[in-house]
Amino acid sequence: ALGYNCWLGYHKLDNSRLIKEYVKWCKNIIRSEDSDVINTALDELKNGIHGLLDINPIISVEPVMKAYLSIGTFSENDTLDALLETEEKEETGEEGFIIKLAETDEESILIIAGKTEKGLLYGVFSFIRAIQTQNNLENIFGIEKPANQLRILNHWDNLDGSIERGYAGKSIFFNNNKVIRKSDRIRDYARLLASMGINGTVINNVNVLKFETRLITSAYLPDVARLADLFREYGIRLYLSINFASPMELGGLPTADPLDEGVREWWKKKIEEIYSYIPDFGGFLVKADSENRPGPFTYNRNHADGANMLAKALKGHSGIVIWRCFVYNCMQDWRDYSVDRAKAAYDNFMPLDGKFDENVLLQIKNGPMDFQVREPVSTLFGGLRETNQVMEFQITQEYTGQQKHLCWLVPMWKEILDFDTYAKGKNTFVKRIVNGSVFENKYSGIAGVANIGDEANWTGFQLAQANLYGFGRLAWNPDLTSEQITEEWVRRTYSNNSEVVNIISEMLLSSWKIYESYTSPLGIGWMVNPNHHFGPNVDGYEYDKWGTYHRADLRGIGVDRTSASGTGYAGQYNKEVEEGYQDAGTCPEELLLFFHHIPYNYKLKSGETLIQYIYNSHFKGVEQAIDLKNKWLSLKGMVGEELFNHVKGRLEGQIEYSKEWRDVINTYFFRKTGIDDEQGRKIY
Ligand code: BDP
Repeated sequence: ALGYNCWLGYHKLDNSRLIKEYVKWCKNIIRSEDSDVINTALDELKNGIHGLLDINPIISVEPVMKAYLSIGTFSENDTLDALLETEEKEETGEEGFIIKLAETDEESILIIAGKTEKGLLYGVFSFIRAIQTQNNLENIFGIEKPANQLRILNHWDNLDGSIERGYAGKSIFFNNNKVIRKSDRIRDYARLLASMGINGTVINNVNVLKFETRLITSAYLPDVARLADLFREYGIRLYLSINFASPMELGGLPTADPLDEGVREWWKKKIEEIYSYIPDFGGFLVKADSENRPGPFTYNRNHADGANMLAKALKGHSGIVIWRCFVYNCMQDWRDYSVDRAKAAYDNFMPLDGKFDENVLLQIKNGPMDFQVREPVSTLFGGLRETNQVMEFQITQEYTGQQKHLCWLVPMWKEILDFDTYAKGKNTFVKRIVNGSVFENKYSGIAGVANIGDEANWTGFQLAQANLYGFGRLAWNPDLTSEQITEEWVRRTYSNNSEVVNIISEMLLSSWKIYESYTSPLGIGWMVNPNHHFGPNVDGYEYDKWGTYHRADLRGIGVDRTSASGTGYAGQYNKEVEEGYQDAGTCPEELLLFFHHIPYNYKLKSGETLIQYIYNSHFKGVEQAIDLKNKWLSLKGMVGEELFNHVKGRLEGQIEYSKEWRDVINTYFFRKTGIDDEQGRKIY
């Protein structure tokens, strides 16, 4: 079906010079080891070579040609071991790989090797990527290894098959309160993930309700174990979200107090049972004391008490606890202007820095609020110093157009990863904190909330596949540029034709800022319809216990979060960062309203007043949405017709939605202020 293969649909290259170069080694593959993951790697290699070069390589234990590919793990394979230098072997680490040429008078051997079979698998996918994107082989010789240790996807899938914040159909794992038995699709998914180097997957929603609580019982564990088997073939470990109150709900205990002996014993036994089904089980993801989910607060215990209790029981099995920091009071009083949801994660977790066990990781959303189109970086990054940290990005487009709008999130994620926290002086970038290097963490990494479902093309809007791809590539290497990632994705998914590459790349690269320009302005966020979060509703959350968010009145808009006169949120940053935000004049303009309450007639750097900026950006955003469509139309005949029409349809929808946004926002502020648009354009 259209789009099913994503970036792994192989077509024969039409560059005969390159084909010749690659084919030289690809006619014969030497493989002497035998394991599930090695077999996966071999299949992928055969498959890729067949698809891209149109030959069927001979697989053998001894070479049958003078030039050949030799694949395997140098830790298990003496021949490979002998062909590599000691330093090379050390440098690859646990999950890295080496691709190199070894030439003797007789033979030319192209080596793809890892220390582990996972490393080898990633090496094979990297080799295929090079061919597919028509890279010269010498460009890929060398050693590569993932920057981040944990590269994990979170699926907000429920057992009934629904997906919380899912915009691409139903779950591929669950249906009708059962684990889906048919494995093809799940295997294909594992394959997609492995091709980007993803090594972990949480299969169920962080909101663990009644049925999902039972996933860790014998009623479900055999089925969960089957999923773990599928993922294992691709080097991916399976994790589960758990309900903190499980000892009560499943075990009939009177309490879930983490310091209660009975509770600790219950979890210990439970975890042993899980490992009896899944020997390499990854561990738990926990949403506790957050949005009405149970947690240690009920027993006057803190998050460290809760997380460490689970961590101790998991430790002997080398399992980890990923504890989420999305903790805030969702019943706050909007009338109290000193209350600020943005401060909550830091207030809850900073006092616990250094109190978590070695195998606990705190998973922190990228911003202090909740995946808005623009937010500053969470103050916990750069705050926490003695705690393992995981970045949580949202790939599914909850607040960024729900896969009905084109919004490529990689440029946003890049800005976040490249943000300087000043935690250890200048150049303490977020990406160096989450890769564990700044604070030398034992565990660390990047998590993404998946955007896939059971629609034929996985993501609903096919161009949203680029978000999944970009997430995986950044989790592997956050130093890749947005341009590199988009070019790679287009070449792999659609075509090596430079016009196709350029146009789709331009569309993707501009799309986030376009979406931002016609939705909520300058970092303020939230002007969406409550509950489903699609479409404009300026006051939707404004006078609400989950809020308050923009504080617009007749004079101005924005939340004063400075230490001097506001909520004090800015004071949670390190001094150098805080200083930049304190003053409206130095605050980066895209975050102006996040940090300051600004009068409508305030002059921005461009010379526009704030109100005129709001009008201009909304009119312009719609123009740009129209332009996105025109760019796409210029590809007629250069991409398949079905794809052409699919994307055209989505972009047409986006134009209509963007007009609705423009008109609601502009009208709201026109009515609030009574100030006319300088250009006299129509505002309702
Ligand atoms: C919010 C979502 C909600 C999630 C929550 C979370 O609206 O569905 O359960 O985040 O991350 O963005 O726990």
